Amino acid sequence: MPKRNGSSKKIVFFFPSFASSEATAPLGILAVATPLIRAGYQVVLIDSTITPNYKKRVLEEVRDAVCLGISLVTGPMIRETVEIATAVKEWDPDFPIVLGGWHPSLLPDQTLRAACVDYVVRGQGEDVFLELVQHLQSNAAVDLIPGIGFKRDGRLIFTSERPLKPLVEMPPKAYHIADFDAYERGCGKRWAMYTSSLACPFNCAYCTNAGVYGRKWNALPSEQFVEETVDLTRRYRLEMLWVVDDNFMVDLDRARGIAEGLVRAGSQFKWSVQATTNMVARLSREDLALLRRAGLHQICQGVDSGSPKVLQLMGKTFQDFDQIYESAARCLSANIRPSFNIIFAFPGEGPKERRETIEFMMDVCRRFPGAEFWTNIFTPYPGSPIMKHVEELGIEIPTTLEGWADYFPRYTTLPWLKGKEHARLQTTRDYLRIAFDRIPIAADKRDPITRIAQKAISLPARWRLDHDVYKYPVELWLNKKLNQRLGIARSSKPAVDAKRLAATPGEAAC
Ligand code: B12
Ligand code: SF4
Repeated sequence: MPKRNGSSKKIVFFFPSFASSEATAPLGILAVATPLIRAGYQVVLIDSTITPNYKKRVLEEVRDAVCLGISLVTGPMIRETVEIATAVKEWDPDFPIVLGGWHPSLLPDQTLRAACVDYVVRGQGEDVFLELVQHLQSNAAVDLIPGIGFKRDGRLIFTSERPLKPLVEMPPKAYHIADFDAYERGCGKRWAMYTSSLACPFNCAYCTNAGVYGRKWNALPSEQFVEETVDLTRRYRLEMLWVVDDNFMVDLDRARGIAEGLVRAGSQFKWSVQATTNMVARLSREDLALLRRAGLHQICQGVDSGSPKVLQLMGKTFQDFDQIYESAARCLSANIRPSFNIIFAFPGEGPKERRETIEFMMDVCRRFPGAEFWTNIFTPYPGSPIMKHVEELGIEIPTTLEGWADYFPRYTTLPWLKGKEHARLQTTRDYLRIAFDRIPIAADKRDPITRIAQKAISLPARWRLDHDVYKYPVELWLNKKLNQRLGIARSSKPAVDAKRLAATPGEAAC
């Protein structure tokens, strides 16, 4: 079991790139940093996206540190995780490397099996990581720290589960360790993420959230939300907050209280939330107008399919189409952008259901200009209910940590979606992207000529989607050229992914 002796009080965190210029301070790390800082530790955060020589920096910083902590979700972030952890191990095989975040929490066993990993932290990391660091520093046995996994004499050992703590009992996040100037330089906007509630009461078949946070929705009181966000945005001059809660609108009175509090406080920042369509549908026009006055400018909602059959299979029986149309209309009348997510190729989606979904998207965008859709290909994640059925669905699941690096919903191929059909769906998604305007988080770099040209190509794109015709995709070629002219096709960290990522924003969870 790698240990660290001595008097060092330095902890190094590494945040691997997710290949998007829309990066901002990694909340998971900011959360676990606070208890360390309060206990007198010095914390160094190296975020690959904003650190050109990230490997050199990590290797310099770990020399006098207690351990290296890395935060990651399943997918391309694993590539740099392994690269950095391996480089540190080459320097000193005994230097402790701790992985935390969604991927190690959902697949602790397989993650810990990787040669470059010494410890995994499962679930909420605030208390666990401090305890682990203190044990590493004093060379004490870690067996009694709930919520971790470690190696001893080649064996993997997992301690007991650590019960979930409600968000209100968690310390505030250490935003002060983030370099917002550097994020702003990359993204063109000065913004941060903020958490105001945990978990979601629903149980969609593809969703991993219950695997880490369970189903018991719990939230910060409205007063705390107002006080913290106003302070945060003023202190760091942030123009926008993305509230990353799974389902912000579960408690409507709290949402109203937040809006009233922000209006009273004269807040100036914009914010966006994620919420289920049925929760949003409960908001009256007055509620939405109040939220807009308070700065809410976007509500991301997981519509997921335009086919009632597929929604049934997804376990999304809590939403109905009338509510979606109604909520799009109400949001837009309050000048709040309804932003919808779609998952293509969910098991059971055939050509008829896919067509229904495309027609539904076209209908919503036409009837409610300003509504937007973001699409993904179904990708089963560890911890989701559907994961139990992957074998019978014929999906091969990676068996090593490294194997998950290419697991990414923008490219997923499935037994029922490969070859020509996969290519056709990707082309359809590309056309959906250019047919109607979408607003990414990053600053819009388009000049007026590009805007007019893109508006012009959106018309034949719509015709194609209406008629399901995607041969000779000249509009896509033109759009690519326009983006290349502006340098938009170049993400700030493209090399991290197997395939180059387009500069599209991170997609909302819910
Ligand atoms: C913000 C966010 C993102 C951001 C940043 C991700 C990040 N690494 O922080 C971006 C936009 C990049 C993103 C992208 C994606 N995401 Co995302 N994202 C989220 C979201 C909405 C919030 C995460 C967050 O910051 N929470 C707040 C912090 C405080 O909580 P936390 O992350 O859980 O951290 C705690 C513990 O995990 C732990 N911890 C975290 N890090 C560390 C590090 C150490 C050392 C330790 C000890 C502990 C520890 O302690 C923290 C405090 O308790 C979640 C959903 C959710 N509601 O949580 C999805 C979620 C994490 N994303 C998910 C997915 C699927 C994706 C994408 C693959 C989706 C896509 N459509 O492309 C991409 C992958 C990008 C890539 N190229 O790899 C899944 C996770 C699946 C999985 N198995 O990993 C989630 C759960 C959404 C969902 N329901 O499906 N995402
Ligand atoms: S997808 Fe959204 S609504 Fe469904 S369980 Fe996950 S967080 Fe809740």
